[in-house]
Formats: sequence, C-alpha cells, structure tokens
Amino acid sequence: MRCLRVIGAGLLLLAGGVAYADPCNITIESNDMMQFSAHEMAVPADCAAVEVTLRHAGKLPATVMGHDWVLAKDSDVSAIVHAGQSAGLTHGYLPPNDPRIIAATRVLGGGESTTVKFSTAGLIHGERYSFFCTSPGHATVMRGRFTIGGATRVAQAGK
Ligand SMILES: [Cu+2]
Repeated sequence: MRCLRVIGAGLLLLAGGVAYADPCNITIESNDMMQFSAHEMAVPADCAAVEVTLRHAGKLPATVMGHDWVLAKDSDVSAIVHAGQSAGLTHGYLPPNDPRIIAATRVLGGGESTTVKFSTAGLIHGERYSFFCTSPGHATVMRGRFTIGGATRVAQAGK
C-alpha cells in the first residue's frame, strides 16, 4: 500500500517562466482498490483558502466504487460517516447542511475528477482534522490526517 504524504504539490503554476508548486493546492487520487494516494495532507498556515482536487484513477462507476473527499474534525468523522450512509448516494453520502463538514466534494466514479475550494478561516491551529471518504465502508481505510500550519509541514522521508 502506498503511504505518501502530500504537501501542497498538486498544482504547478507558471509565473515569469519559473514553475513552482502552490502549497495551498493539493491533488489527491483515489482508485478501484478503495484507497487514497496519501494518508496525510498538510498545508501552510498562511493559506487563506485551500483547493483540493480529487481524482478517481480507477474505472469502476460511482455506484460500485464511488469516492468523495470530506474534511472534518477528527472527532466528528464517525458521526458524519454514519449520517452519510443514511443520506445515500443521491445526497453524495453526506448529511445535508451538516455544519460539521468543513469541505466536501461530490462522489466520483472512475476517470472523474473534481475540485473543492474552502476557506481556512474556521480551521483551528492544533485541532485534529481528518479527510475521509463517506462511501459506505470506505472510511475505515480511506482516511487520513489533515494538518494546517507550521512545523507539521516538513515531509518525513519514508513516511
Ligand atoms: Cu471511497
């Protein structure tokens, strides 16, 4: 299983002929094996907004292997996943208008991609946040830590 840490290197921008990665934009992939391509995501504290692009690199349709990317406080994950199952695929496996959901994409099938942009104004430094997929049964595997700010930004080799 791949276990990578993605550090805002998702999008390359060209400015003045110099390519650089915008650390506030992150791309993460999902696949037909019910996996995200990273178990940790981190953005610098000075990102006013964060853009997350989710790609489904698989081939299976959303009804069989649908994935979304949802961000919430670690302590809210279980309740959101549970409520999402009741909501069903029609509602993107998300409880409608749930204030515990900080950001969420729609559910993707294989070959699709989507981007969600959200403000970091409500994120608390030091709080534990998780990203996860709300498709039934997926969050046990498709879940990782989302960190905003300073020291945690440094990548650890081999992790
Ligand atoms: Cu999933």
